[in-house]
Amino acid sequence: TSYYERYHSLEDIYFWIHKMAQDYPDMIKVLLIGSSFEKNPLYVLKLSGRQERAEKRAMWIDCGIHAREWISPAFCLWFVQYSVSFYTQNNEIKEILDSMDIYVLPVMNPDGYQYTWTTNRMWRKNRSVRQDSNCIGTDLNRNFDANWCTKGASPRPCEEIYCGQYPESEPEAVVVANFLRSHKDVLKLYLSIHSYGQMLLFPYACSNEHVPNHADLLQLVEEAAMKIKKHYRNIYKYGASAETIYLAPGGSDDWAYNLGILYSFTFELEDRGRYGFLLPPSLISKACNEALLAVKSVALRVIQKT
Ligand code: 0X9
Ligand code: ZN
Repeated sequence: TSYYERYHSLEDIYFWIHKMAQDYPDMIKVLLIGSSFEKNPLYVLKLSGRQERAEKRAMWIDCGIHAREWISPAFCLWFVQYSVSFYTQNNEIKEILDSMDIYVLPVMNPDGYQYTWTTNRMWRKNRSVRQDSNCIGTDLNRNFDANWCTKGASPRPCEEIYCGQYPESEPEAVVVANFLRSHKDVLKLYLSIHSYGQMLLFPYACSNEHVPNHADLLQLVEEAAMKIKKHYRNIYKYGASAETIYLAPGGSDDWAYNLGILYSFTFELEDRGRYGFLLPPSLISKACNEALLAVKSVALRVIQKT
C-alpha cells in the first residue's frame, strides 16, 4: 500500500509537508500561519497551477479540526498529492489550480491529533488548559464567532462540545480566523473536512434560518452527491447543517460564510457508523476518492459562478 493509504503521526505529516514543498517547488509553498496551544506549528500548503492568470481567486481546505477524525488529515494529504501529480493529466484539477490558489491546512488541531496517537484515540477537542477547571480542551468547531455557545454547544469545560471561554479563545481558531480574514477578498470557497456520517453540509449549523444562497448551495452538494453515487455507489446526505445533522453554533463554516465566503461547506467523510472514527486503512482510498470527487465538483462550479 502507498503512503496515502495509511494514517500518519503528526511528526510524519510535518516531514511530509516539507518533502512535498521540496519535491514540487513550482506548485507548493509552505506557509507557517501560527501555532497551537502546545506550540505545534500550523502549516498551510499553498498550491498553485503553473499558468499565471490575472485576478486569481482562492479556496481553503482544512482538515483535522477534530482530533479523532483521522480520515480527515488523510484526505488533505491525498488531495495535495493528487493535485500535484495529476495536474498535467487531469483537466479538471488543472482548471481548478489554474483558476484558484488552494490553501490546505492538513492538521488544524495538532495537539489533539498527537494525543489521539499517544494517549486517547477518541479525543476530539484541542488540548488547552484553563485555570477554573481540571478538564482539558475546547471543541474548535464550537469556538468561532457564529451564534457562539448557543444551543448545540456547551459552556461546560468537561464536555465534548465545550465552546471555550469566549469566541476565538483558542489559538488554533484565532490563527485560522486571522488567515481567512486577511485573505477574504480572494477566497471564494471554504471547505472543512470531518468524519463520519457521509454528509455534504453547508450553513447554517448555528441557526435554523436558510442562507440567502441556500438553493445555490443545495444544487452544488446535490450534484456532488449524485456523482459519488454514480461512481462509487455510495450514499451521501446533503443539505443545510441544522436540518441535516444538528444545530451546532460556533463552527468555522458558518463563521467563514458570515465573513463573506458564500460557498462554504463541511464534508463528513466515510463511513456511516460501522467503523466510525476507526475507519480501517484499507478504506482510506475509497473515502478519499469520494471526497475528492465532491471537492472537484464543487470547486469547478464555484469557478463558473464567481
Ligand atoms: O459537530 C461538528 O462539529 C461536525 N460533526 S462532527 O461529527 N465531525 O463533529 C459538524 C459540523 C457542521 N457545521 C457546523 N457545526 N458549523
Ligand atoms: Zn468533526
